[in-house]
Amino acid sequence: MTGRDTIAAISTPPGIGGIGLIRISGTEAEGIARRLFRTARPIDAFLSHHLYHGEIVAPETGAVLDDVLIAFLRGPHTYTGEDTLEISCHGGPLILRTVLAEVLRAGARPAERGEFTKRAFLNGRLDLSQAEAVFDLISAKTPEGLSAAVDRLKGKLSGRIETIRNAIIDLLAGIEAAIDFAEDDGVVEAPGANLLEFQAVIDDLHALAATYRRGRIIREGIGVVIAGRPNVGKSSLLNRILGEKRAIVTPIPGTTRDFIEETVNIGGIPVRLTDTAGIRPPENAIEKEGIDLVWERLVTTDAILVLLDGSMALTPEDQGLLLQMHAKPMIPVINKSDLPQRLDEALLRGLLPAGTPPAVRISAKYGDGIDRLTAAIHEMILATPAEETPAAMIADLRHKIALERAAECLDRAQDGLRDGLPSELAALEVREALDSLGEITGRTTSEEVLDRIFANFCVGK
Ligand SMILES: Nc1nc2c(ncn2[C@@H]2O[C@H](COP(=O)(O)OP(=O)(O)OP(=O)(O)O)[C@@H](O)[C@H]2O)c(=O)[nH]1
Ligand SMILES: [Mg+2]
Repeated sequence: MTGRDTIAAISTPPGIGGIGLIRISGTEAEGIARRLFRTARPIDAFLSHHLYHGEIVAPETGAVLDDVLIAFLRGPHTYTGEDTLEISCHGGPLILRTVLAEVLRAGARPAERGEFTKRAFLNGRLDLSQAEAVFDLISAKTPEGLSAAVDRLKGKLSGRIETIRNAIIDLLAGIEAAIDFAEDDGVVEAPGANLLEFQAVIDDLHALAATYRRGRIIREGIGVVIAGRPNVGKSSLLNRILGEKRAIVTPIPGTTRDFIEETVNIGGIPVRLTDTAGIRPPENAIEKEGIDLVWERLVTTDAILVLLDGSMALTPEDQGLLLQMHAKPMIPVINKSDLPQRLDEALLRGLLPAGTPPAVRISAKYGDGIDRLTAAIHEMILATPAEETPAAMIADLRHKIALERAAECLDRAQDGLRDGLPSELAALEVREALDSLGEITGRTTSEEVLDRIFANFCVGK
């Protein structure tokens, strides 16, 4: 594609590294190579997708800036779809900034965040959901998140959307044929599209929208707070799950004051685990501050582990805390299983809200039961067995809203047809459903939404 100016950026992360890459995209790419690059044997025509060894020379001073490899990639078979130049420099920040400055002087302008990927989208190399997957790929936190992003990049979601789109186009064709038929004959309208087919497409849209919860959790992870009264072993549990001494553990109640937060991979889900101050009537202002924060966090967190000390009877503080647990997914955890047990489990069960999973017995100190606990956390988060991974998943609220809106439009069209309203109205709704799907793949996405999406990217991608 022509008509866009030439952009350039450092595509490798800041700091020192073996190699630093400068990427240039646009019609000036080859000209810039000619102006700055010097080889032992002059090059008549750069062969596309070949590496050349030589020097970057500042044209005005003749100073050699770096010894580099360059690759000239002729569009449209490039990431952006445009002519692209990649200069592999030595990975020093000053080298890269100096070479980039010469590139800009030679005819490029600095790329904005995500602009290479935006061009890939605008030039039809990727659809919008694939372009978004590039971002997910770079920021993936677990192997599962990575593989879901690769699936999206490879077009699994796009393929599924395209299938649904085609089904909707068929529905529309059916309605339009009925309208023509009615006009030709001047009689009452022929029966419209098959209402059963409508329902099948609506169900498909809902099924795909329902993958959002899982997709989002795999991509972004989830927050889990460890709460309980002092000394039950919250910090010991955090350390045990992390496999390192991250939080201070002492026999003195009230040891932890601030939140201690670490991310762990539990069955492929990034879990932000937070150790908190023990809840009890505070003894001083510092402790009160810590406990107030815990109550606030319990409201905003995704899920809670309520930790209890199995070597003691339930205290009024334990009971008070358990009675607060209703609106959130929660697992009761009975710690110190290595000691003689005095906790009354029947009493505990009576305090738990309906639907709470059974208590898990562990010893944070010695590690017993930790596997069972992580399995229980995984199950609580996903609420489905791990193996039921859907073929195509969405992980973006934007996608979920678009799918639901498309389903609503089809619902209204279906109702209208059933109630004998004019087919033209149904056709309008069906077209709107198509537009809504188009927002996922980028067929009908506004410039403003595009800008917002690509602004999440880093410069150089
Ligand atoms: N026997 C036994 N002792 C444990 C176990 N877990 C923790 N402890 C001990 O219980 C005491 C308190 O542990 P912490 O992990 O500091 O407890 P906490 O809940 O973080 O306490 P605060 O920070 O004061 O709220 C320490 O002496 C731990 O060694 C366990 O599984 N078995
Ligand atoms: Mg602690």
